[in-house]
Amino acid sequence: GLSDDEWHHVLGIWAKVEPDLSAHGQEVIIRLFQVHPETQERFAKFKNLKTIDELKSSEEVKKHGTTVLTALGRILKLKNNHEPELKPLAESHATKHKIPVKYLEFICEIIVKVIAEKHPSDFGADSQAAMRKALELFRNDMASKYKEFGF
Ligand code: 89R
Repeated sequence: GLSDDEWHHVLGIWAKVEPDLSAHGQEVIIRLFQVHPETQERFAKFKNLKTIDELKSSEEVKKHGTTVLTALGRILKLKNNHEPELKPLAESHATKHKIPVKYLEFICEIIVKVIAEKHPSDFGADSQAAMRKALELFRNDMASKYKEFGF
């Protein structure tokens, strides 16, 4: 797990993200689709969005970005005790959506980049390192739950 100090960094930067969660979420989803186009194919509801302008003007993309970051925020706030929130998410992503752990790595990397771009003066080296560690914990625990669900 992370130390109290590391969680303090993680939740401190998350408090800066939260007031504009939908803009962050939209940016994360669009960036994910641009850098890793195969991820967009996983969404029946987004397959029809071809251009960057279509992605940017889609209310559905914005809404989904908010859904994803809201879920992630709830997990981060539980710190090292995220199992009750993580389990249903791991179950749906393993058995229903069938999202490889590799894709979780992609999105975690993009989340760090988007926060760094939007909050350059609040997301220093210590905060970035702590956030990377928290996202690694998230991914590792998702991966072990995936195994329990036979994925
Ligand atoms: C795909 C990562 C992630 C990744 C999907 C991916 C959408 C939270 C991918 C629909 C798909 C497909 C759906 C279904 C979905 O289902 O549990 O409406 N995700 C739904 O047809 C992540 C991460 C988080 C997260 C959620 C939540 C829902 C959901 C909540 C709705 C409820 C449910 C990690 C940051 C593949 C592109 C917290 C990725 F590649 F990035 F890893 N989801 N999702 N997702 Fe997904």
